[in-house]
Amino acid sequence: MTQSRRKQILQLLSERILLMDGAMGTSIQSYKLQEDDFRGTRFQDHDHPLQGNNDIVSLTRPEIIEEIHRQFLRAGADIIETNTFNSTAISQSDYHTESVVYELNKRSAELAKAAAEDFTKRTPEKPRFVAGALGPTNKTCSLSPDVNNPGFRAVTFAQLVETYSEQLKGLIDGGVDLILVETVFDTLNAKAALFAINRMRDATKQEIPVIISGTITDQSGRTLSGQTPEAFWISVSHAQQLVALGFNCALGAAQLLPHVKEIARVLPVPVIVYPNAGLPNEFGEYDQTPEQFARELEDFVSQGLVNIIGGCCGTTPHHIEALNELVNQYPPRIHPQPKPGLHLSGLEPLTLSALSNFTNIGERTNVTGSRRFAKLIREEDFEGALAIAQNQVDGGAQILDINLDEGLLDSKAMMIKLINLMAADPEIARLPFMVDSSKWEVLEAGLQCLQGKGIVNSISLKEGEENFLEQAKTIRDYGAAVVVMAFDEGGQADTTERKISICERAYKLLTERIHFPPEDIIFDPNILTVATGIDEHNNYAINFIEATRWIKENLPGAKVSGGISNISFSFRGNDVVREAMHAAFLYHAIRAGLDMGIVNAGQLAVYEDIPKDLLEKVEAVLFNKHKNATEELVAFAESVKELTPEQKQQNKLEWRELPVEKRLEHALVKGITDF
Ligand code: THG
Repeated sequence: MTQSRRKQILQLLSERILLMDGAMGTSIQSYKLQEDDFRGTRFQDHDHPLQGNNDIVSLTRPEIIEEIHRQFLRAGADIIETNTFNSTAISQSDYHTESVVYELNKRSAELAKAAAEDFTKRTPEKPRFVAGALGPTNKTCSLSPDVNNPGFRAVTFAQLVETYSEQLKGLIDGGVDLILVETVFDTLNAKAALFAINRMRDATKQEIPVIISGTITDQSGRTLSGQTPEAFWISVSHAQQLVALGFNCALGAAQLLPHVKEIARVLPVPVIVYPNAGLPNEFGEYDQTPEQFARELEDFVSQGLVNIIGGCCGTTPHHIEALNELVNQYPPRIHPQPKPGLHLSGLEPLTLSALSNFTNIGERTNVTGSRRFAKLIREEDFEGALAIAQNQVDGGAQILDINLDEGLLDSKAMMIKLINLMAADPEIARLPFMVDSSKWEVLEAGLQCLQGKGIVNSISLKEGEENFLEQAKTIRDYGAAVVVMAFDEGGQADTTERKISICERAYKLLTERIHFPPEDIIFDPNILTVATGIDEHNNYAINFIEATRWIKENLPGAKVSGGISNISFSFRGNDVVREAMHAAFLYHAIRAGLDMGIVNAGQLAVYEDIPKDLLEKVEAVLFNKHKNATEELVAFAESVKELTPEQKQQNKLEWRELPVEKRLEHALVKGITDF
């Protein structure tokens, strides 16, 4: 690929709507090829039937593929796709042809490139481009093919990266101008493709422009793996050199319109749409005429929603010709500026902007943070473990922190197992996940299971700059945000000055050396335990709050988080005092700019509700107001009673006081069958 391709394409996209070609698969079908055609002479003695292996036609009947490309170019296509939708070892294994994958891709790229160059030569004012097509493969990385075993996966992220890398090499060696990651029905598969592309770009120092196109397969308006269009976009928004994102295939143009509208509203890059020619009839054929197809797509172009249009299954050169008239009539979509803030996703999007309230991260899915959770995990009671996750969600958690670091556990295997199970539960999987471990291999294993955009918790300068930057870069390739602890070669920062200087240094390294997006950096200036009886600990709360204030004022875009319950470890066993400490600490830290915190969701007290006498003693400790503050709170704590079991039960049943519709809604949503 030459250096200027991406700029050239972006320039054209700002001037006019570009046209993609139509369907390769259904075009090949129209030749009614027989087994012998697929085999050619080369695969005469192959040990497996080859009929239906459309991609192999590039090797055995290349003149057909070339003719199809030329027909679409003649119809006006600016971009044509290589005949490589299934040219991965994973998909080709169906035909026992894994060994020719590199060749398939290279040859298909060459065929398309030769045709495109021929047309470019004739009309240099209308340059033609070749998009190397990466299909989704026939396996899903974030869904189980076995309904009885939701944690099972037929393919791993690493396997997909390997298979896509092989395909990419062939496509790039064959001369494609860009890569099209298409018909994405499982975002984790697409993330593996993007990972492979990034690594290829780093290794070859080549420019590799990318287009990503998802597909929506049913009326729910979600991808097969359950994401909303915006969550899908956020999950792949780390793609480098992205020239467009959109949707193809599936339900046809009319049904796609609302979803394209949803995404066009927010997408800060060009939008691509290439639907099927309507819905297939009972024979699996597509009946929509070029005129009908063009009429449906006119809704997209006349509303200024798109920058690239084309066709998927069932579209012929005539369909593309009909679109060619449209693209000359209407101007391209003008995309909005990126929305500022930290964008995360599970099945649904979560944005933390300057206007957002404090964001709760559920702490209980942590083997060191909950004895109950630890016991369930040790006993492999995953249903019970998921119930704890659900409970955090019900308690208002917007992100879940997942930590399985315990000496006797295989933390890596458990992380994979648990995230895969959580991903299969739509109520839990709505949320972005925070993968929490002190071991890099556990963090990486977790990242390989996240189809959404999650958070790594955490990295630090503990082992020096090179290690830190290497990990940060890898996290970026996985498309996650990162928690950076205020920890360096000299240990954990406890003074305000050390917290500030470490965070400033980390920020500079990340943003200047590897261009890590500042909005994806979350600093954790260490919430350390107060009231321990050791004098040096008395300023820990103040130091955290002051460091938070400084970070928010001086490191633009960065967010601040912390483990709130750490502050009160000295009062283990006394939840009334602990909850008051958390509420008071949060009240002040949020005013200083704290964006998010790891909390026991559902057990956060309201600052205004803390009894005044308790609050006064708690704040005296937090702000180190006098030297007897700790002693006085300890003494007071003895007198503060726990909530009685009756009071706790009462809290749990408060929803029973709601009006009947609300009660029904609550029971349905939570799956409560009592009452
Ligand atoms: N920063 C970052 N990550 C973190 C922390 C942090 N992850 C872990 C921890 N700190 C935050 N999570 C918790 C979870 C639970 C508790 C404290 C912090 C907790 N648990 C009860 C206890 O230990 O007394 C357990 C009670 C029970 O067993 O039910 O307090 O600072 N980036």
